Formats: sequence, C-alpha cells, structure tokens
Amino acid sequence: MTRQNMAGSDILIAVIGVTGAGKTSFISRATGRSDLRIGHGIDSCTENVVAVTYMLGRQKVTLIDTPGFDDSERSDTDVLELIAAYMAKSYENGTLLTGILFLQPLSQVRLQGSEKKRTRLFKTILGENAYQRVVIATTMWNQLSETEATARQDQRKIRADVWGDMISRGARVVRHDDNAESATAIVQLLAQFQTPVTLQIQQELLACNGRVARTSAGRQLDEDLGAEIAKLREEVEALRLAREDTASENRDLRDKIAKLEQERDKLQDSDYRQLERILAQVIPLVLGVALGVPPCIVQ
Ligand SMILES: Nc1nc2c(ncn2[C@@H]2O[C@H](COP(=O)(O)OP(=O)(O)OP(=O)(O)O)[C@@H](O)[C@H]2O)c(=O)[nH]1
Ligand SMILES: [Mg+2]
Repeated sequence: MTRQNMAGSDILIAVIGVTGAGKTSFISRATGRSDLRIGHGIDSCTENVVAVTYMLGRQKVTLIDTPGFDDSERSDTDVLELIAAYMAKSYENGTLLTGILFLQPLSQVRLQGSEKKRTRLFKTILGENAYQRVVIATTMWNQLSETEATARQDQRKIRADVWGDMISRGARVVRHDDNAESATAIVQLLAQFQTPVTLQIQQELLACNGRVARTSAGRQLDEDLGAEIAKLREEVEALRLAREDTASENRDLRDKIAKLEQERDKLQDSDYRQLERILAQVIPLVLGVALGVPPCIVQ
C-alpha cells in the first residue's frame, strides 16, 4: 500500500467523539476554515460525515468530520450507520485512514455511564489493532482549572475501561487548547504514521455484507440498548407497584375520611337536651343499683 491513499490525500484522519466534543471546531482551527458549522446551542450540529481537505506544508491532509454519538436529534444507531456507511465505502474504494483523532471533552464532573458506554462503542468501531493509531485529544481545558482538568484526564488514563487499554496498546493522550497551533501540532502527530490503518468495523462490514448489526460495534450497541430497555422496564414495574401501594393507601384514606364524616354528621345531629333526657334516665337507674334499690322503685 502506498503512503498516498486513493482519496489523493497524504494524510487521512477520522475525527470522532461524542456530540459537542469539539470535532468541527478542531477541524476549523486546523484548517483555518470559518465556514464549517459549529454548534453553539444545546442541539447537536454535524449531521453527516464531511471530509475537509487542506494543505499542511506540502502535505495534503483530509480531516473527516463525523456526527457525534449522544446526539440530540438522532439515535446512536443512526450515527453508527452513518459512520459505518462512510467507512465501508472508503475501505471498498481503497481510501484508508492514516489515524484516528478521538476528542473527549473534560467538562463532565464525573465519569458518567454514558461516557463509558460511548467510549466502549468507539473502541469496538476501531478494534484493538487500530489503537496504536489513535490520538485522544482532551478539550474544554479553558472551562475548568488546570488542576481539575489534569485530574479528570488522569482519571480516564488510568482506567482500563476508559482509555487505559487503548494507551497500553499505543494510543496517545494529548491536550487540545482550542487554537490553531494546538490543532496543527495534533495533526502533525497523526501525520507521522507511515502506513494506513484499517478499522475493525471496515473489515467486519466487508465480511458480513454490510450488516451493521453483525459488527462488534453493532452488537455492542444492541447490548447497550438491551440494558437500557431492561432498566426502563424495571422503572415501569417500580412505578406500577408504587401505584398499587398508592391505591391501597388511597382506600385507607378514603375509609378514614368516611369515618370522620360520619363523626362530623353525628356531631351535627347531637342535641344536648336529648342527651340530658338520656342521662336523666340513666343516672337514677345507676344510683338505684348502687343503693340496692330495685329499678322499679326508682321509676
Ligand atoms: N471552551 C471550549 N469550547 C469548545 C472547545 N471545542 C469546542 N468548543 C465549543 O463547543 C461547542 C460545540 O463544538 P462543535 O465543534 O460544534 O462540536 P462537535 O463535536 O462538532 O459537535 P457535533 O457536530 O454535534 O457532533 C461550540 O460552542 C464550540 O465553540 C474547547 O476546546 N474549549
Ligand atoms: Mg460537528
């Protein structure tokens, strides 16, 4: 395989990462292009896989912008299909990647389940053999203190279920400072790779006639969706039980209300003169019993 791929670029880099990670911003910084759609709102932005080519010195570089997982509009399945279709087509055309840039924002305080899940999904797209061609660039450093950002980056580096396993197979972690110099340095790091790399999903799609569901990434996503469905079903069941409890509590409360209302009615009907009459009859009777006088005498 020659160093220049069939796309005519010397360097071909796929830029991946969750929505809002800063993929399009990175490409804009690296290429100096100001016409790329960067998402400044809460909605996800890039809707399709878009290749942006520019000259870096004497090298022709193509950066492939991808829609991010965790999109506000599209499901992870839609995003996986888009990435898979692009990667499969370029593999068939002989357009092979030089490297992969994986962007990860450090803005999340905790390493949340969703981040772990998406990282796992990216890993299954790439495959272990491609890890050595991965540069993980952390973004959003200017949104938090240096100490905090470093701590969050280190936390992800040491954990095997996050980046640890990728690092032990050659992936590198660098900081991206959201400016042109930083972006160029990262592209140069990726441009050092001499031979093209094939992603696991590219090989798998070819082997299984393009069926995304049969790839490792497809199976991983299916597992994640299954886990999410099971969790939601548990929540539905918990709500149903809570509703039953509430229904029985409601019945108890209704009984209590009925009793109180009866008591209230009784109170309304009560007539002290009637009470006096009753007492007038009862007291002599009691007295008579106490004195040993037969009841008929008292009467
Ligand atoms: N503070 C800070 N903001 C950044 C950085 N990178 C990107 N942003 C901002 O983050 C927001 C999202 O950036 P995008 O480049 O659109 O993110 P994306 O990964 O392309 O998102 P999708 O297209 O939805 O997948 C924009 O407001 C950017 O200006 C960074 O390193 N630091
Ligand atoms: Mg984008």
